[in-house]
Parts: sequence; structure tokens; C-alpha cells
Amino acid sequence: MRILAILALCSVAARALPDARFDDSAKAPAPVASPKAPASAISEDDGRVWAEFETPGKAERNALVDAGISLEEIKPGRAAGFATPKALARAAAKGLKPAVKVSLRARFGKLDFPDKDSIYHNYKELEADLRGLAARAPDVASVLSIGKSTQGKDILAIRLNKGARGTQASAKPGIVFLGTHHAREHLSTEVPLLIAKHLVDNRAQPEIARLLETRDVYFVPMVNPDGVEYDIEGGRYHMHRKNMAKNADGSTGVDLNRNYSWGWGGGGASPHPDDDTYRGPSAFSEPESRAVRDFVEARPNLKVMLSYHTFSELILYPWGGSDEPIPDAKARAAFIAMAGEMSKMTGYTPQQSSDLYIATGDTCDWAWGAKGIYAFTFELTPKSMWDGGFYPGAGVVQRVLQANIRPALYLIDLADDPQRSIKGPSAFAAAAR
Ligand code: 0X9
Ligand code: ZN
Repeated sequence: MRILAILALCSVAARALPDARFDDSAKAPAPVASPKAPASAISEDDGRVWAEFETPGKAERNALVDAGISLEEIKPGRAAGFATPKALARAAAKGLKPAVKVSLRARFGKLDFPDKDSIYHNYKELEADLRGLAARAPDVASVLSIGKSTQGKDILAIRLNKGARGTQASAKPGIVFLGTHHAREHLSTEVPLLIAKHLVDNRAQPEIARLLETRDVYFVPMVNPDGVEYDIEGGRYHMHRKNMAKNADGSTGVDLNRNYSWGWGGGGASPHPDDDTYRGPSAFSEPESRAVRDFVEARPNLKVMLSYHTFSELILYPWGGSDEPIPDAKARAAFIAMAGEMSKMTGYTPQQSSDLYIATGDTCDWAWGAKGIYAFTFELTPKSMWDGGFYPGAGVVQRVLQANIRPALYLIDLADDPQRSIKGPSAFAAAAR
């Protein structure tokens, strides 16, 4: 166990990649989209442009970044990146005018996954699939928005419940599956989306029919749609983690999994806006975390939560912000029993979140601490950076889905009384099979 914990930490430590954008070495210029590139794939025009500047040295680059320009390509004497009109004006006030300025559509041609990973869902594809699912099973499925992202996109949910649709109240025991708090963790969108699809497609199977009859089940596969879209902009990955908030210092993004109120501002969550683990200016400062909070608070029937992340193949339970065990011994026994059962189903390692590292303000500490919801974090495939890290490719999706269906059914079943898990294997437990 100790060895496993050390391995897990190593794999997490191995993720701390330097930001490749600030590499002074010459890079081959990225290909410019041909005029025939599909212009349709840039889903929206938020006014930003691609701007290239002559930059004799670092002082000019610093000035551009200080002006709010997100530099993406740095070559000797030249730097280029994304700029809003305001950032361009701030740069111009410092005497820095772009040598080249083109629309994102002209520069990149598309806002989508690299072709080899086109099986993954961008925001528009996610929306189309969710609406398609609801249209083909209107007796059980409905789509709702739980709020708007920083850039104004709807944060979409699909609800599976025979009896209540959309935002109608339900007294049935509820569960919510969340995906992609972190932009680059795209597999964490696929898993909840494809589990929802599996339940809809197999809704006539007796065990699934019973669950959809007696439970209120929600999937929010993309909590951070702005970050996801940025991460795939230009048909290449940007290794982006946070949302797309504009920070006071000109940097971009708040770590949504450090922005919840339970323990906010404590260890493992950075106060520095340009850090990847920036906690935000205050608890729930971000529309995405507020949307999850408001969604949960409006539904007191929710008893279980599963927040998907990648990667390391772990099953984590509270606390994450402290090494202390949760005080309620029976609840702790239930967390451990459930994590243990789901470990048998997946091969993932069960542990208290803080065994990975202490990090305050995460989703599950808030869900448990503030709302008494049995909340788990899954760190999905792969096991390590060397197996693909955040970008494990199209080939893993079906396998990871298959491994995660049973744990989802198990948790949906236990939503009426998670403490049943202590009393012995439930109908869906691995031990019962
Ligand atoms: O750091 C995170 O937010 C999660 N790992 S990830 O690589 N997906 O970013 C782990 C969260 C576990 N929670 C705590 N340790 N509090
Ligand atoms: Zn994550």
C-alpha cells in the first residue's frame, strides 16, 4: 500500500510539466491553415485575434504578457499568441504593435480535437449527443443547463429519471456524475457522457430499468467547457487545466477544483493567479463552481457524487484538504467499503484524497463537508504520464468506459442509503457477482 502511494505520488509529480509555451529554443513555425481548411469548426468568435510581434528580447515578451496577451509561439526575435482588442490596445500603448494580426478562424481553421482523437467530444458535439439522447428516450432523459460558464456557454446536464424532467423536483434518491473540472482531462467528459448513453440504450434491461424508475440521476460531463475548447483550439492540445477567467494580473484561469468553499484558502491551493492550482480570489468566485454549488443546493435529494478526473487510476474519498479522517466513523466505513468495492471492479487504487496530496477547496470535500453527500473523485486512466498522461488517445475510451459502468450502477443503486455498503455487498457490488 505504501509502495502504491509512493507510485501514485510519483505519477502525479511526473505531471508537473514546465509550460512549453515559454521555450526560447527555435521552433518550427506552426502550419498556417490553408484557405480550404474548414472554417466552420471555429465555433465562436469572441473577438480575439492571433497576433505576431517583433520581440528583440525578453523585455518585449514580458510587456506583451503583462498587456494580457497569451503568448503561444516564441522564436528568436518573434513572439505570437492570442490577444483581445483591449490587450492589443494595452500593448500598443507600450509601443508594441503586431506585425501580423489575423482572425483565429483564418489562423487555425478549426476548434476541435486533433484528427487522431476526433472520437472525443468537443462542446458542440457533447451538446448534440446529449440532445440526441434525450430526443430518443424522452420518457426517461431530459437535458438542462445548470448555469453559464465564464464565457457564457451553458453547462449542460442530462437527467435520467422516469417521472421527472428538466428542473422538476424529485424526492427519489439522487446522484450526480461530474466531468472535466480540469480542461485537459478529456476522458473525464467521455466517461460520464458514455455511461449516460449506456443507461439510455439499455434502459429496458431489468436492473437498469429499476434504477431509472427509482433514482434521480444526473450527468454533467463538461463542467469547464471554456477550458476544454481552449485546450483543443487549433486542433492541437494546450495542456490547459483551469477555466478561462481573466485574472487581475493578466493571467488566465482559476483551478475549479480549488475554488469550492470547504477549506478554501488552505494548503495545496495557490494564491498566485498564474499558477495552475490558483484557488481564485474567493471561494466560489467562478461561475462554473457556483453552478455546481447551486445545482446541488437546489436538489436536497442528492446523496452521492462522483467527480471524474484524470489520471492515475485512483478512487479518492474525503478529506482531501486534511490528513484527518472524516469524523463520522460509520460514514468513513461506508466510504471505505464503497471505494473498496469499486476498486475490485476497476483495478483502481482506493485511498483518502489527501494521501495523494493535501489540496483544499476541492469539489468532494465541499460536497461531503457542507452537504453530507458521499462524494468520490475518480482519477481515470492512464496510470502514469508515460502511458499518455492527460492525452491517452482514442484507443482507451471503450476500455475505460467498460471499466466504469459497473461502479456507476453500484453508486446509483446505493444512493438511497450509502451506508448499506457496510452491511454487505449490494446487488451491484463486485463481491456479489
Ligand atoms: O489535484 C486535483 O485536483 C486532482 N488531481 S488532478 O490531476 N486531476 O488535477 C486530485 C484531487 C484530489 N483531491 C485532493 N487531494 N484534495
Ligand atoms: Zn483533474
